Amino acid sequence: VEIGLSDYTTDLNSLVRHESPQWFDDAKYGIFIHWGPYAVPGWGNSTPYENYAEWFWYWSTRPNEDNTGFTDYRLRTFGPNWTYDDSFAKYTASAWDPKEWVDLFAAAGVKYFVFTTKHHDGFANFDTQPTTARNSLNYGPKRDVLKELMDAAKLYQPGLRRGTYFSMPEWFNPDYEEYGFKQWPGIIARNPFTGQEEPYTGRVEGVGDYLANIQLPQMETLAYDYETEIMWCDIGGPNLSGEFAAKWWNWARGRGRDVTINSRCGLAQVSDFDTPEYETFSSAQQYYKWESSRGMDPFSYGYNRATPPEQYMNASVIVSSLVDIVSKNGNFLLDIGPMADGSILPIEADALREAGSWIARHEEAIFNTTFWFIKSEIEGDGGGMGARFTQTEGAFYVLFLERPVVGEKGVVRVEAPVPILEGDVVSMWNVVREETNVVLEISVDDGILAKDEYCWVFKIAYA
Ligand code: FUL
Repeated sequence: VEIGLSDYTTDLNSLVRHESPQWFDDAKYGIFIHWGPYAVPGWGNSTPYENYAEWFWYWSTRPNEDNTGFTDYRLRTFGPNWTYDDSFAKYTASAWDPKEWVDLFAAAGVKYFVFTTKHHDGFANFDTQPTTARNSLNYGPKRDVLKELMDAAKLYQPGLRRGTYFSMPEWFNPDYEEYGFKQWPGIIARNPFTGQEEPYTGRVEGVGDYLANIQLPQMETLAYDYETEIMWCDIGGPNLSGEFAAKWWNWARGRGRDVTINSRCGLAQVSDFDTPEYETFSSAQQYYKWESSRGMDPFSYGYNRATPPEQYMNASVIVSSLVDIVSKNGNFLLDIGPMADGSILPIEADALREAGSWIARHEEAIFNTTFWFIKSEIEGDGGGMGARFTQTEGAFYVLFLERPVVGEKGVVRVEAPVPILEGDVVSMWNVVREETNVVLEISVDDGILAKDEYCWVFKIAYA
């Protein structure tokens, strides 16, 4: 890479200048996929946070008192001699068709996806030679899973942006030990029943420094060989992210491409957007770009057989979450946990499609919008209608998370805190000045409202 004057350098003042690209702001909605050998046990204890099913190895090697059922489940299901890497053989991808996946993503209405290329278990879904053979080409599917997915997206759904989740640490990699992360003391996994050290299948001896010879080269592989557009780091910790980002950004710019990186690469200055997890910013808009992620399973990103189907997010909840997040300058990264054979749970696929058809009918109120800078949440006096707002250059949108209550004279009233829109309102709105407040009134009858579901959208086109 040739470095020019305006190019990024590893200087922190340079790195901090990079921002999320316009396409990312506009995209709003993405699919997150957590898929790896952890889909084989495919079990979390279905209680909140820190008990994700993709953490099976970690929790099931803790003594029983410290976890909440993982070790018991491991013993019951696999017996005392099982080790995590035994799951590789059953991570088959035998029913996996990457085209089906990307077609589903498109039907869901998302504009991008982020795929787990390597989670904390150190098992990579892409070609990591020569840094390690612990990957899907050598074990499990015996396929270059990431390449197939990227290729299917390029071929069948070229409108989708393609992103890569990448765990900065590997919990139990002996090469990571010297960077020993206080979150994971002891770092070597032991079978909780036999006390034996668990294998780290595929590790290449003598690679040397984890950061320089494993972590950074793997990130560069994702950037330059697989051409990721979103580098979605996880956990942070020891890193060479400054070196990575400066070179990658210059490389992309040289090709007229705009790439983006999240807030979990271990260096505060290398971050285009924040990444709240299983939560959304609840009131004021965030001026700094953010993207909220969560599983459709309320307890896990990875496939989790412990959660009953009725607890998964349905189309209505998906739509409300998306609208709420978008109205506050966020993106929504909604996660699915495919099974070990590559099939996606029908409960997830169906809800995604159903939400996707609502989104297709209302996309102008969601995509390529900006949040309304005045306020993101206003309650109507009809009670709990949860109004949200978005806008474009030509229009202003009011999105009700609950079906509006039509009051006297067939009018829905919404109070806004400051005078806005006066004189600008057309169509079904009346604006009445009330001290410092403005009351927006929409004339609407129940018949119109009955035509929609999940979220009720009104458009005010500027004259
Ligand atoms: C977390 C991870 O530990 C979870 O397993 C999941 O990948 C989530 C998106 O990030 O930090």
